[in-house]
Amino acid sequence: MMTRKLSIIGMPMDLGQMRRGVDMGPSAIRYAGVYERLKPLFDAIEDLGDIPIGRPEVSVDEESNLRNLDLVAEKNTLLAEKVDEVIQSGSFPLVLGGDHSIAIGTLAGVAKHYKNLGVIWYDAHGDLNTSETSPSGNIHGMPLAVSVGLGHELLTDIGGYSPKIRPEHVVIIGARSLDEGERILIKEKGIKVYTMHEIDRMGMAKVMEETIAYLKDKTDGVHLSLDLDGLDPSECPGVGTPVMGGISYRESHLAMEMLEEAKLITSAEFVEVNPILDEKNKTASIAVGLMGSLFGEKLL
Ligand code: B3U
Ligand code: MN
Ligand code: MN
Repeated sequence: MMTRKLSIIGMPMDLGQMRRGVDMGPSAIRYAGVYERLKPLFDAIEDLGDIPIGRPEVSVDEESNLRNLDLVAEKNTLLAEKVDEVIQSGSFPLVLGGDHSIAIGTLAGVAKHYKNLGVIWYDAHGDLNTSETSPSGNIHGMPLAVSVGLGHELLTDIGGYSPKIRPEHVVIIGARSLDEGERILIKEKGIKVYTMHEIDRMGMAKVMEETIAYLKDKTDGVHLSLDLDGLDPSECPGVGTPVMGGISYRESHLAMEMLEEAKLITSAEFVEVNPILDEKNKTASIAVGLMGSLFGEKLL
């Protein structure tokens, strides 16, 4: 049997949006006991600490209207290099966010190792905006677009190649707040989306069965990008842009357990945990519990 190794990387990034505090996400997740919880599930585990973000001056790029464009690109380049190293060393990369702009770096580091990388985007939002369609200029609303090759070059070209993934290898789960430009892109590119409507109607078990069947044969690796705002804010209040009517705690555990059974996931990130907006570190604790299910913790 191959040894199973996990490498935890913290990405304390808050430059992809405007609410401070999400930079403390990795600390909150560590405080919630991520290392101790996952240790028994692997042959080896290491915490590589945080990618250095510092306290840079923030600004808006005048030409593109993108907030902190240069910094987001620079810091994501560092993350991409670290993720790349971890995969080269034969370990599973688990990235702790940070706002969702960090998926740009994670995917830049992951996708070069696969011919056909699949992505499960667990989120209330589509994160498919570009500078033309974005209502906010916040890069955390753009990482999925960037990864399919759409957006500012400074972002799409991280890692020296673009696109990272193909739209037909993406499944969005939990969407309930999509901007007009994102809806158009989803239809144009044929991106598979299970909105809350489908989750209510079909149930999470069926949604996951279909997602796994959809990705299994055409991909050689699948990245899970889990935004905690995909869950309902009554259960996960510690997120910057909560949207009512989300995925439940139980449905989320079921989703993780089914991914584990399918042995589909080859890299993962958990993002948008903001301890300042949280209640007693509840959202970080839920994130750690979901990681437990994803990596094989059993109820019995
Ligand atoms: N779609 C909006 C809001 C948003 C996206 N991602 C989050 N919020 N977390 C935007 O600004 O692009
Ligand atoms: Mn997101
Ligand atoms: Mn979101």
